[in-house]
Amino acid sequence: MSKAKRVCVIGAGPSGMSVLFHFNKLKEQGKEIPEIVCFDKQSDWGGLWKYSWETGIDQFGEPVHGSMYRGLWSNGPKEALEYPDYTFEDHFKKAIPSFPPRAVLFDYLQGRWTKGHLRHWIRFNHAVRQVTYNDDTDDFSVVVKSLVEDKDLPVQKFDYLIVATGHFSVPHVPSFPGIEEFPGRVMHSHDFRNAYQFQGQTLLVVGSSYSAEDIALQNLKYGAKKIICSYKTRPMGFKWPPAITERPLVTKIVGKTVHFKDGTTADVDAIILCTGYYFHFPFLEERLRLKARNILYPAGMYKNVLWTEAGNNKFFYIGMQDQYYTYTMFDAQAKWTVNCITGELKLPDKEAMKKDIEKWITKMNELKDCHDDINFQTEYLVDIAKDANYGYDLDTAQQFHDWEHHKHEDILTYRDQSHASKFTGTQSPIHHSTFMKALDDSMATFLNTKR
Ligand code: FAD
Ligand code: NA0
Repeated sequence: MSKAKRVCVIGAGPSGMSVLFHFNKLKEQGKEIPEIVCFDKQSDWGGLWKYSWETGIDQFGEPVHGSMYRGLWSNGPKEALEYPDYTFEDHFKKAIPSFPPRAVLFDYLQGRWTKGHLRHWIRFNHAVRQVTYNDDTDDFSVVVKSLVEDKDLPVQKFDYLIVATGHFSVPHVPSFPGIEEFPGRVMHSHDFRNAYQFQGQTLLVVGSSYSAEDIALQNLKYGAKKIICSYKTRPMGFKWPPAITERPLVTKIVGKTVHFKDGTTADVDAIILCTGYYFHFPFLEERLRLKARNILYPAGMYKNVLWTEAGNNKFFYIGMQDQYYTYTMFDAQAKWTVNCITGELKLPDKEAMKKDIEKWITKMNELKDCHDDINFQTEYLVDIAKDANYGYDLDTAQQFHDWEHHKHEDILTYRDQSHASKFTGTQSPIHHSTFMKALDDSMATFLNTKR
């Protein structure tokens, strides 16, 4: 392929970094690769894993990307997100427990990234403002703002565009009658950073997915008195401890009193809306824009990666689906994309791609529960990894099924369980403190493990 080809990657989180990783790997093998430029509006790599205490608008007037909170621990077993070519044992030089805190996972990610020569490709503090596809020249025009200089750079041209900007940063914020008169704190989970501030309080958590589940647990762990979770469609249904209860949706709020659909009421001190996120790509021209909800297979994406609606086969999204698998799925998607760009992977015709997308969407629409979802995403991952000639079997479905069973047995202790690594065979050690008791979750304390 011609050296003159230029690839733009937007986002240096786990998805974008996997793209850089695989291009770098080809380079190390002596293969010719295109010119690569990665833009990230944050000051360092890591995406959501680069913890930010900030909320709202940052020093450059940009919306803060971070949605992670201080006390976050992996919600899935690390054995289900482990890179086969860089295991946790490779990184930490010993086996560690299955559910690491945020900082430990970030350290692991950075270990793989610093093994390659990747950083020089990234322009930090650069926000992509506008991307348009030029039909006449079959390339993309990209407008980027240098945040530090506070100026738009001259338009840059690229042959391929990869969007890896994540989809858990722009909060979906429903309203409820009377909420504007509520005297306490109201926030979205995007702005939740630590639970200490809610010690001794009664909280209303709206939502019934991962954020609601984990933010309820966080608050219990750090000393909230009572947490009421309010669901729209169905309750989470875990065997909650007495301090956490579930009720149907809020109908109105009068002063401190919340009214629920079942006619009950409760007085609360604060409200946390765990109501999900919008897919938001304001920097993309309309025909390039993925419009989706947080589902396992959004429409218009061949192999859940190539955006087919623009018809140019040069525009890709990484990591844009609901996620059981994370790092390994982004990695397989990245390798697939890299192979597509280098020409190693040949795309079928438009009709065949359309049929393939329809096949996955039909299957998705028949899924009945979380175990079906896990099997679906496993099948998808195995499929794209095979297509990408990934070289490892990434199927960790059993880990996820076990994890779901543990959660339903006891939501307070599932993170105290041990899983085995598919790639090293090692059964993880049990952590020295249980999750609910481990208030110091610094890396140093966490790694001081005993068998
Ligand atoms: P992100 O990590 O979101 O990174 C996207 C990057 O794009 C950011 O660096 C951002 O600055 C950049 N960007 C965005 N817009 C622009 C722009 N216009 N110009 C330039 N740069 C831009 N996954 C797990 O595996 N385990 C967990 O325990 C876990 N916990 C989570 C907890 C929370 C609260 C959330 C919200 C998600 C969690 N996830 C977890 C899932 C998470 O989505 C993935 O782990 C991962 O961060 C996704 O990587 P990404 O690179 O696709 O997106
Ligand atoms: P998330 O939970 O932030 O996880 C994102 C939720 O919002 C659904 O329960 C939905 O209910 C509810 N909702 C939407 N509109 C509502 C309304 N008007 N009233 C009441 N409820 C409403 O978001 P989603 O999209 O899963 O759920 C939206 C990601 O963050 C997860 O994929 C996960 O990977 C990650 N995460 C991880 C962790 C940890 O690792 C913690 C938090 C989040 P309904 O009834 O419409 O389904 C520890």
